[in-house]
Amino acid sequence: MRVKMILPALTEATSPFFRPIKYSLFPPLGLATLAGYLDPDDEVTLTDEHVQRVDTSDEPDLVVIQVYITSARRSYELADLYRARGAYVCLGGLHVTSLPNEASAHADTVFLGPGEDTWPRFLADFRAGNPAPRYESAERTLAALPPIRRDLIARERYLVPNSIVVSRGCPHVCDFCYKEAFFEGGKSFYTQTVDAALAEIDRLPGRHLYFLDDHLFGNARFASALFDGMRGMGRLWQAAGTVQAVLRPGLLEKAVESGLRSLFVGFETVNAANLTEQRKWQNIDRDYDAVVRRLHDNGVMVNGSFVFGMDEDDPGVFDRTVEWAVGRGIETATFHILTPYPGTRLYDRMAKAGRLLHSDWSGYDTRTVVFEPAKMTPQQLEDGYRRAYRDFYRWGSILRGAATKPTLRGKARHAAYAGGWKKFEPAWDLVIRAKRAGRALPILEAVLAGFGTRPARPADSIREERCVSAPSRSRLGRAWRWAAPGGSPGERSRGASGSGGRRPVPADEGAHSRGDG
Ligand code: B12
Ligand code: SF4
Repeated sequence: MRVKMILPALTEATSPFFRPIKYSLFPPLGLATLAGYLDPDDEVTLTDEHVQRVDTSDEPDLVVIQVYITSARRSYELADLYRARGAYVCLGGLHVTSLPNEASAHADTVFLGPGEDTWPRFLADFRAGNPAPRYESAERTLAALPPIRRDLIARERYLVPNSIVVSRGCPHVCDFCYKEAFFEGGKSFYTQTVDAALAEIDRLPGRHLYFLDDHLFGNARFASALFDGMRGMGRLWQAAGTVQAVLRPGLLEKAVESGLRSLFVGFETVNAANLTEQRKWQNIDRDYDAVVRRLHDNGVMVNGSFVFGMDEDDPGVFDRTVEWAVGRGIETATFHILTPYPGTRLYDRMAKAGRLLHSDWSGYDTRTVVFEPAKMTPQQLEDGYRRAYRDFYRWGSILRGAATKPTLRGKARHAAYAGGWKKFEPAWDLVIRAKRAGRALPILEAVLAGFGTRPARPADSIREERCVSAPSRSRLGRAWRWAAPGGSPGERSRGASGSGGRRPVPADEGAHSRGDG
């Protein structure tokens, strides 16, 4: 069977004039995961339109398209084209789950929710000549996940080819987030087993990893065992976490020891009243200054995530937010305009109040205002959002942020990292056009490795130190040996097994709990 998998891009990502680096960061993990379920004799291609041209001159039997809200139009265009040519077209992903009826008009089969249960079921039905028009995910587990088909990914085109996800969903319930709608009808937070996660990490070449999990720290027992297992692997990694997880004693330190060097933190708003409105309970009454201090003290760079346009935001919110972030020495910031995705509580609330401006999904890109804000005009919101980016990334702000770092080295790294993302966009554009984003990875690794109070050591040096008695075992094997009660001699001498030693955490343990709550 000839299978064609496509991650279509939104227009901006394929612009002939300028391509932001963010579209060349991560490969299409979702589709590569689904490809793992195909038979060895299936002929499969995977095209990510963010970094590759989609060749539509072929004649596949089965076309599989992942639909994000912003790329819905392009997804439907490709789906219609292949259906007209006689291919069987499957559409799935976040936007299809939000609006299955809209997607059905362009597909032979639509999929709601994660694909690990529905996709293999569909493949069996399809091969038997009896596929259904709709599959809804209900059984949520990552057990028995086949290896991700990373061989289908054009690694050299991404700055971060080693992206990885070891859980799905999140234990929290923020009103504006996609996740409640996407995971409806089953568990909304679950993890791999620690050994499966470590095996996946072990398969990834090089040093750098980026965990794309919504909340890697969401199940503290899982995260703790994972970080224990990763210690000694010599990895440098980045991830996303909540302010609550950062403040939790012990977990951050373990993460740092296993190589955490930069964390994307969902501060969302410096306006406390917004948090209740958005049911962002986990941020209420948290000391944001302490969060940044704790990360910096542990040598972790901070990417602060902020959302503008919640109902308590007035036109002063942009300056206040930038001032706070720059003053605290936050290295990078991601700003968003509040965007009500269909299927979320926020969307329902806005729709009921008649505040939605339109439903042209291409504009639901977190850079465009698609609703009537409460305390400013749409124009003020859009202008303020743009100004926040300009003000945060002007050299004056970068240098002021760098000045908060106690050492000269720290100041230099702050400037290099912050400047690297935004000030060198034209250089990134050239690298992307040359299809060589991956060549810049060593620079990113160097900045991450050099920054911090506890530089990650290469695996080899640690191997010699700790594992003299088991030189032939794989790194994973050793990780598990340490995980067994009693731990390694090295571990015991550091008192790590005082609680009886670490033990494997089964998949789904703690799922649905509020994890770090
Ligand atoms: C990495 C990422 C990106 C990367 C690249 C995306 C990529 N390569 O896949 C970049 C940086 C380019 C990006 C950009 C944007 N992103 Co983004 N991104 C993510 C992130 C953090 C991880 C995606 C991921 O890899 N997940 C892990 C894999 C395993 O899961 P998955 O991709 O969802 O695939 C599974 C299922 O969806 C399903 N599935 C998917 N397709 C199909 C198809 C079929 C047939 C079947 C059966 C199943 C199926 O099965 C898969 C396995 O379970 C998500 C957050 C999240 N948790 O999903 C946000 C997220 C997807 N992004 C989001 C947004 C808003 C954007 C932007 C608009 C933001 C912006 N302002 O720039 C842009 C535009 C995206 C676009 N191209 O249109 C939103 C999407 C909202 C929505 N309703 O669509 C999310 C959910 C973040 C959020 N919390 O709001 N993003
Ligand atoms: S903490 Fe983040 S991922 Fe979790 S529900 Fe809130 S916004 Fe979504």
